[in-house]
Amino acid sequence: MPHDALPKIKAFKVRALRVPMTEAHKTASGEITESPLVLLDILTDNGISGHSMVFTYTPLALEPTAQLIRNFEELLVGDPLAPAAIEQKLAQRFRLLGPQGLVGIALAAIDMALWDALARLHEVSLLQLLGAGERPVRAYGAVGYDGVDGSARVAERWAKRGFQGIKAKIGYATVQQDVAVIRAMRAACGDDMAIMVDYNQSLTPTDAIERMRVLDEEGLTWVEEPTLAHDYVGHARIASASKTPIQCGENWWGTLDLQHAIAAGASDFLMPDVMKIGGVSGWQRTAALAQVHGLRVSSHLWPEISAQLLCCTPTAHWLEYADWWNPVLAEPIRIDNGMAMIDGALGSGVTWNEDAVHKYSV
Ligand code: SMN
Ligand code: MG
Repeated sequence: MPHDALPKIKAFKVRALRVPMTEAHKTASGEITESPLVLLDILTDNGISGHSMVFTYTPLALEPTAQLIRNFEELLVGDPLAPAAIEQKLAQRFRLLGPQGLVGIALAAIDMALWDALARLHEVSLLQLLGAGERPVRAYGAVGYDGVDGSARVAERWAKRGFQGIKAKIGYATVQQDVAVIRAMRAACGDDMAIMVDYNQSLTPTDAIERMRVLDEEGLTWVEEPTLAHDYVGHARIASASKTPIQCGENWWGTLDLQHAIAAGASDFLMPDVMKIGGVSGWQRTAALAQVHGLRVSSHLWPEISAQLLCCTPTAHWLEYADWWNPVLAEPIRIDNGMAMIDGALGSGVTWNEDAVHKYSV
């Protein structure tokens, strides 16, 4: 298709939603009780629309993020549907302010919606557009900061659904309590279950190293974010003192954070968040860097688009499964015996359940 025959961006439709959660997501660093989401539709002049959603963690950031995304519309109306070209144009435009925080979220929303529209234009899935092959993707389920009995109960629920991995929030007052939670889940799910744990940045590097000496005996698949996400040196100290792999990435903003973390040896595995890492464009660079360095890549939230991106990632590891946003999706990703099934989705597989969107709009 000649460049000037590409559809042109016509308009943005931006909606802010507060979606309640059936169970609060408790971590050692605070609790999430609802999902503040911004839904973006980018409309083109040939009738194709691309869809994406972004998560602002706190409702305090919801309206500002929605408004910021709306403000981008005037920069892009009339541009051809060329996501990589638009990524470069916006990176240049926002160099002085910087691409992190709410700007990063807005840029990722736009990037994901544009790639979705481009795949829909070609009537293929996102992974097909990127030249990959579809396959079932191994997923793990989340266990909250729910104590010994609560964690074991939720872990068993995932096992009964056929999940081969679970990830629990820990960071209790003592490492003995952390171990008690891990052992209760192990007893509930058996030795074949992959068990990951997540400290959500709650320890100092020195405390983490102390706890890792104990956790190293528990056969964990990984220990996530033991200390502050951007303390690459601290994470590197912890990683080199531990036998268990350290996992980080959900809080890294873009390819440069990723590069700095890799250079520091901060993490044995990588788990970028498709929003914070810069959308589909940022993910593609992550997959390339991870391949070069031989680092396994797992995803953070966004199971629909992340499952497809993991199919495009040579060192793909685990998909983080979360059903929090299922209510607003027309077709949430299907899980079959713990595997995420892409089922020949169109684009990134994201379309709206308009009744639910209406219900939760603010
Ligand atoms: C997490 C924390 C906060 C919001 C969503 C997810 C978590 C994870 O660290 O790894 O899933
Ligand atoms: Mg985490």
